[in-house]
Amino acid sequence: MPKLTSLKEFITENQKDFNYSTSDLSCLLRDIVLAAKVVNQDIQRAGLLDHVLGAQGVENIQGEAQQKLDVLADQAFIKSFLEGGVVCGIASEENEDFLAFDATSSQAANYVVLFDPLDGSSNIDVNVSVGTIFSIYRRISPVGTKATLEDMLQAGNKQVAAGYVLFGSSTMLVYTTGNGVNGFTLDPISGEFFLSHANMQMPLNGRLYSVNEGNLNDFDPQLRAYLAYCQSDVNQTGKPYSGRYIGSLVADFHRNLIKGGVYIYPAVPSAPKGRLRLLYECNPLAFIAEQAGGLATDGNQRILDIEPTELHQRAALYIGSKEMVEKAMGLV
Ligand code: AFP
Repeated sequence: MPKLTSLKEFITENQKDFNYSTSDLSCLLRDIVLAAKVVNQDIQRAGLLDHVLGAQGVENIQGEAQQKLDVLADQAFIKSFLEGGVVCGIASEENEDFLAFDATSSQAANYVVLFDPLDGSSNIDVNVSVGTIFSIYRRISPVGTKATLEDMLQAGNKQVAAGYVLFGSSTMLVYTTGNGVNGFTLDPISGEFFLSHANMQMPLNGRLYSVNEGNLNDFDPQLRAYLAYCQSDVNQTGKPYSGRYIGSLVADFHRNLIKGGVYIYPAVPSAPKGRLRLLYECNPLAFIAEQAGGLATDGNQRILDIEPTELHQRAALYIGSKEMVEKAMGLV
């Protein structure tokens, strides 16, 4: 068996490619990996632990029923970033406001992290893949002070790194620092992440479409026409595409990244600005999609160019294989 490259070795070997200090990147990824391992253990034993499975009994800021694991994952990541000392503040999908860390060491840090601790958490009770999505920015506020809202409200094109940890049939970390996308698989025996998917490229086209078709009657004519095209034999494959919708964006995205496909969540009357969160879901996945040769738009403009005005802003999302996104937007 050839020698595997660990995440740590990969970062060290590729340090010349990073647009910021390797030690900061190592520390940040170390913090993410640490928390991910805690969450992974909880997920693996979810059905056995009372404090893990099921609803928390309250709604989050999005008005959605919070799962116990949403809260556990949120706490695990916050603790890890707080103790790691390279992050001056965070914003999480689960919390109304952002958090500016008080410690002097944190205030001396250069980065903020925005994250969705557990995307697809309503799938946990039925043992379906879920994931953590994260987005890293250089702070705007002066080093040595507390993080500000301005640090959090940066356009996606300012991200210095983004990624996700997918808790699927295996646990994977996929990330980019703006120089391609690489995927690492957790070896449960050694507890280490190893490079398993080097330089990931999203196929230009595919034959999978992911959309909640229960909302079909609310879609605009252009999108309905695109879906009819997907379901017809006049598309480029000569036969209907396959519909694949897990209901965990991170898992749907990961599959389409590898196999080629498009994921669409448009604005609908029940979610007039779209359902997905710009800062915690759309921006990080858009960065990864573009880095892998794919495309991400809100149906009109590039996701990464949207200037956010609020922490929990929603957006419509068309993301995936470049030619499929263009076709869905009516560009070709
Ligand atoms: P949860 O994290 O609350 O399960 O939401 C998941 C999600 O944001 C995204 O991962 C899914 O693709 C999308 O919602 C599913 O939404 P619908 O149930 O409206 O299709």
